[in-house]
Amino acid sequence: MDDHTTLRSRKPQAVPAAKLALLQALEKKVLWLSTWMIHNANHLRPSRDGLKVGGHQASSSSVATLMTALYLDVLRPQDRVAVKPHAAPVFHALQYLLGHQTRDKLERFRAFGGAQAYPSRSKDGDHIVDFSTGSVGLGVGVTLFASLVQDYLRLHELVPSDGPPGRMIALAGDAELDEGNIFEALLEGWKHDVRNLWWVIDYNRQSLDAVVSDRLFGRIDALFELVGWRVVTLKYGRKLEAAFARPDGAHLREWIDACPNSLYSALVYKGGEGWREHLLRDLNRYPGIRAILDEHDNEALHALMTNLAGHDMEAVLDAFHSITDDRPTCFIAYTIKGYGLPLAGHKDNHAGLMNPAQMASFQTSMRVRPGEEWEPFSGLDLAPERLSDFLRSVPLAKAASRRIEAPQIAIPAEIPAPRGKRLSTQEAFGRILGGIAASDGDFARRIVTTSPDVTVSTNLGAWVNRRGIFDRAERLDTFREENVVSAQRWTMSPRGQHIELGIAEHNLFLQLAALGLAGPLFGGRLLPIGTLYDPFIKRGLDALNYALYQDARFILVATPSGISLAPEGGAHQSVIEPMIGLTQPGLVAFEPAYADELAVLMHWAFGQIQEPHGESVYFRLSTRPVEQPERAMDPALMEGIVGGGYWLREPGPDCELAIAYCGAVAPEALAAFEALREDLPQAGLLAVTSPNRLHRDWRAAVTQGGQSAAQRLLAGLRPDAVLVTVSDSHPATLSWLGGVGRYRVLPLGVDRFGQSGDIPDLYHYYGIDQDAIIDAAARAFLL
Ligand SMILES: Cc1ncc(C[n+]2csc(CCOP(=O)(O)OP(=O)(O)O)c2C)c(N)n1
Ligand SMILES: [Mg+2]
Repeated sequence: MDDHTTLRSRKPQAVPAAKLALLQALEKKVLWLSTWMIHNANHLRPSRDGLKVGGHQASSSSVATLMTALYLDVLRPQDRVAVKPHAAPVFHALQYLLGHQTRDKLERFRAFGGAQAYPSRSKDGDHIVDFSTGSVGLGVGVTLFASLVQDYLRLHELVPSDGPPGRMIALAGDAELDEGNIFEALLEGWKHDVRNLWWVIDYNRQSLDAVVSDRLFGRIDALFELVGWRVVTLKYGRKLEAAFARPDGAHLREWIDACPNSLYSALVYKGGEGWREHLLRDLNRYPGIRAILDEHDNEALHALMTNLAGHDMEAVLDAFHSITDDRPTCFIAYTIKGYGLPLAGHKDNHAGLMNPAQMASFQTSMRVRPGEEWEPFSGLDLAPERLSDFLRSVPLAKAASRRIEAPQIAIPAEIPAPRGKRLSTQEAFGRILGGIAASDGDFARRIVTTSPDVTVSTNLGAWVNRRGIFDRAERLDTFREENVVSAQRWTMSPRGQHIELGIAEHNLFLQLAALGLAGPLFGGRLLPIGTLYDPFIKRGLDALNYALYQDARFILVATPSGISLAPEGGAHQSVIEPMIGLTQPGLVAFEPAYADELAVLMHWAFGQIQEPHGESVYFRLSTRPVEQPERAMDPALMEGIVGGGYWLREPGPDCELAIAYCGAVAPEALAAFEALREDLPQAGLLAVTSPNRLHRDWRAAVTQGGQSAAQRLLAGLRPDAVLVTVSDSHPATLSWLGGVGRYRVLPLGVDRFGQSGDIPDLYHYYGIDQDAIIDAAARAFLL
């Protein structure tokens, strides 16, 4: 095992013996319940589909001590935790002991409506789960951004700051540190001087496929220290430390320190005989070692050699309680995957399950009588009253729910549309936010923006100039101090309302996840807006999905988009993102064409992200200036814009052609429509502001009954009418509209990579210009 010397020899702080005994007893119970839960799910509940239910007995067991110490002693209600995915059974067992989880849910672990495979805010409930986990690395990263959000709220006086801040804690698997997003987050955290953050690494030296590389972990502490963290290594338990202190004990320590991870794991699996064979071979020349071997039978030798600090309650408590400042701290806790189980150490144990015979002997060794498997205290030596009194006194037992209710923020009656003959939706966005920035009151105070190094190019400049950049410390704008003329006034202070991130889209989405949970996690609701270039949504897509899965609420503004970005070329031109908008759960997507539409939609979005059953909102915007319609906003038009579509030009009776467009191609659609109307006077022009909303509403109507907005809009068309659909995105964005009736569809759009050019050339080449629309209509009538 590679050596981490950092703080290895901290002085132990005495944990009262009575408390230690209680925690050690309950740690055993947690190991039992979590193992039983998985066994019950796989062997005792009839499976209806022949699928193995699964569960991770080995991954759970390695954290039983660490999690018992945290949940039953160390944590305070204001602390927030992301638990590694495969520790879900241990997490549920602890919640059960604390009285926050039901036996029924445990019995239905991994079954419909039961406790989830991986901790889930939305499915297990945010009354117990602080952060969902599942996609490894993201739960770890989000704690860092949550810590930043906690500072933000306290420094803006949006939550009380008289009490101690919470610690944001991740219990991470060692292989999670292979995920790049962890290091992106670490660098960002360093820039922001992040505090009150603990990452507890379950160093069981195993991942899913294999044993974790020694080479990597030999450098891990140096890496954390480089970015200002303290590293606390929990390596050897009390028994091994005592053996090291004996004559020749230093050789035993050296031997284990030098033992490769793979050999250590193999010997853990083989047990006492294996240890003896290797130690005799390598260290027999030392009388002190021979004495140790003579005094320990195989079982005792195995217990000694596997006495790692991550399974030593006293060492664990000592390490956690020794941290009293707010410096970010990484605990590297040596553990054994499958500790206490026959699966221990085997490299293939990741999804391994104990068979019924192994389980029966484990049950006997735990002294749990048949029929008492779910009893909280059966098989323990301590009196049940003592155990239940203790559990009632645990800080986390007291609050009924981890969720804090934060009142909704009142939004203005309307958001005025920016004026101008020709505007892009991106410019309109910047002006709308600039207008809000100039206003007073709680609404503007609650907005927080964030962007991964594209603040200026996504048009947040006016907002940032007025509202400033968030920093824990007051920092001067050097360019301003030096009288260098610049359009950007980037004052940094604890009052700033823009969080500037480096270029890392994963970080953006983890930051939005944390900002979007500010209400339920910290009690201070925020209205977060994140901006990025549309094509780079894909770079952070899993983190976006992660944020939405835990019902974080925010507005995402993606701009520029599509080939309309023109000269910047194919690497920056987005094609498939509207399909993400169409299909991503938890997100409502809009692609407006005009500034007045965007004003209506932003107003709606500020309300939507606060609704109990609302969702986050994605705006796909463009840098292309388009001529604005001269019109007054009225309730019917607003309803159409928000509902996903409206007739920009109403069709006549018996209409045989409609053009449906979305976004920046509005001028081409309008021009083609005007030209076609000479021959087809009944034709209509449908403005689609949200393919996503139209589609959802239509699907709900056809599966559950009722009439959808799309059906209502298209109801006046002839049954065999032709629909030409067009958007600066994949043609599937709108082609589904044909299924609303039995319309013949000619779907235009972009289904190849983009390239540099000007808009007329590009629209022509990709077939979304006026001529292409007219040609499509003409072809339709020849069909
Ligand atoms: C992004 C992602 N990729 C792959 C997986 C599948 N997976 C689940 S756990 C795991 C390895 C976990 O190893 P470690 O973090 O060391 O946890 P342990 O099981 O050892 O506690 C993998 C690859 C996943 N959950 N998420
Ligand atoms: Mg591991």
